[in-house]
Amino acid sequence: MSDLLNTINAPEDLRKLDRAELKHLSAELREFVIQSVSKTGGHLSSNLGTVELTVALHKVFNTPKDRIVWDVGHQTYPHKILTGRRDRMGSLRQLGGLSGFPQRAESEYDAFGTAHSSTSISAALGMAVAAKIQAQSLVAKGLPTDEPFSIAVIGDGAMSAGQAFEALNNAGVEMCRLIVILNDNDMSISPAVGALNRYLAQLMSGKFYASAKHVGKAVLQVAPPLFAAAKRFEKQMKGMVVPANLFENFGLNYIGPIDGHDLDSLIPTLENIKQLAADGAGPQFLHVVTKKGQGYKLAEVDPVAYHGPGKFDPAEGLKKAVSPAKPTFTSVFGQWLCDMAAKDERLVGITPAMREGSGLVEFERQFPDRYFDVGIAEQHAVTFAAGLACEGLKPVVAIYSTFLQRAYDQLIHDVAIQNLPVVLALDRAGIVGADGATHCGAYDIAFLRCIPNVSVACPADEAECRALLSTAFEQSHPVAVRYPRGSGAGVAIPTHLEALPFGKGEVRRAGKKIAIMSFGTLLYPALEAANSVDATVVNMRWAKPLDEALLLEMAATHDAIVTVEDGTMSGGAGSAVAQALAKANVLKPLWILGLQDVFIEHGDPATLMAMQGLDAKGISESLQSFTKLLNR
Ligand SMILES: Cc1ncc(C[n+]2csc(CCOP(=O)(O)OP(=O)(O)O)c2C)c(N)n1
Repeated sequence: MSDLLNTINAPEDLRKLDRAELKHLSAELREFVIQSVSKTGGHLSSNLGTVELTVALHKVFNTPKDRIVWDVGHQTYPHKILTGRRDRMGSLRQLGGLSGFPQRAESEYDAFGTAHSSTSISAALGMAVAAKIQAQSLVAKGLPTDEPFSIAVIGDGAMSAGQAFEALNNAGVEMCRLIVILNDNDMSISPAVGALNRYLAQLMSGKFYASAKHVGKAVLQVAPPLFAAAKRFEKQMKGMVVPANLFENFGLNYIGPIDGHDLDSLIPTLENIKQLAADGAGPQFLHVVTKKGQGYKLAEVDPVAYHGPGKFDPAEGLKKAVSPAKPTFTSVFGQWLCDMAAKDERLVGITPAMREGSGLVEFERQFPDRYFDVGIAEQHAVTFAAGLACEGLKPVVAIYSTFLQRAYDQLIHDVAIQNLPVVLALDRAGIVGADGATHCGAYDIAFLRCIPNVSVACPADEAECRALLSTAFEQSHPVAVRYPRGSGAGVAIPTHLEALPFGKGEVRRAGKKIAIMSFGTLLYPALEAANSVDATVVNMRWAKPLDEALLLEMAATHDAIVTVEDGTMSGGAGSAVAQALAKANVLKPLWILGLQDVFIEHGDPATLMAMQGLDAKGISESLQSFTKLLNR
């Protein structure tokens, strides 16, 4: 089945193949990706879209010396398979197995670690400039040089982020061996949005892909950017204004669009572009057009469903989703958003390109005029919300915990300092599992609670999540409500929109000696663990403001305090408790349980939590050892 693919253990094996063999290899590779993802789960549609591009890149460029920087990196399975990791694909996204994204530590072919989008052009430009400086230094010493190329491969979705344009702005004035490849499939996870998307569609409609026969010649005829700019200037002087395309205006040499599934177009075009870059023509920009899900009919028809499927039978495809026994926090949020929007017409919902992941599909259907997918643009999403709030609307920004990291200054500068009533619905807080360290929502409590005016709610279960979202919505200042991936304890969820009191916790179990102050969903394992030492358990609900009165009451009536959270211990909710006790001059033994000061790699969430000592067993073991210390 994979006769040719089985002979490829590194890209140099592939470079020996002729065009016909490479086409055959691409077909085998595509089939391997389908079979492999069907057994492990992971990203599918995007990987099927990059099969030929990956083959062509490794054929034309001298990897790993030439650097390929994949944007997001969710489309790198073909790359992993061709770069010596074929046999380990069965371990993808599992503990100790291959990462679902490129990682420098995993392979010398992974030039740059990614998973959050839109960094590729910046990183590849850095590499290209470094290569130039190093080559110049060799030349100065009279030594031979072989300056490598740096290639950024970026999707049209990722291209919508500001950082991609910041990098282009910089690239346009650097004469170096940078090649930017825009992998345009007209899709982000959901359909691509915004004016850039419209513009790319225009480029597509203007001229269809150069035919295989002519593409090589056409590229060689393309002038280097400075020459082209001079030509344009000349024409403008003569009053003949020729509209240049956006990427040319940035100073890159635009080529395309070409068919990204056709090796007969891809290989000669890449060879010619490589030559142009080697000849000192400066940064090159190649526009390739691909199809998400290419070659697997079901994914072609529904690329959204096959963006990140779980395991499936390739012959049957994804099974129709049966409603899960317990609703996810994401769906609880989605339902709350619809219900609150029906009640309050000031509510507007914002997502930076995560309609499905953040649970806004139904909201968009019911309230299309109050739904905003702003593209992969977290910084803009937050400042856009600030603007809406200034004018009396009530924006709810649905954003993953780690993606909010992108918009930190916007949160401080635009939202918090002006004390605007923006609700942040922080999905994927805490450990996320298979996506690994880049997606682990470990830091939000720590990075939010230090910002004045910002409150942070940590619901313990689904019912509280709904109620605390209502509490957040009632406030006239910024409030984040953080909740994890997946489902919770499975408690009944009310249909009303009643809020819980702001900044107040509750005692959930009355015990002796040790009072556990729990923040978020670890309340349930903490309750289980408390039985072993008959500890008191407090559901704190808010990391900020902290219910200091309740804390001091617990400190006064217990011998020790233990805090539990699924965020980093460095500066998290436990630190808030320590600070509050110190402020009140209370000397009391305090133990903080939370995530260690390490990056948590991919794996099954329950196992990862256990490894952090944060399952019921781990918490119980900690409680036993604290009890021993207390009794010493
Ligand atoms: C900063 C950031 N926000 C959101 C995401 C989630 N995300 C992963 S892939 C993706 C869509 C990327 O679209 P595109 O670049 O066009 O690649 P395609 O999957 O279409 O090949 C999004 C929004 C992310 N990885 N990083």
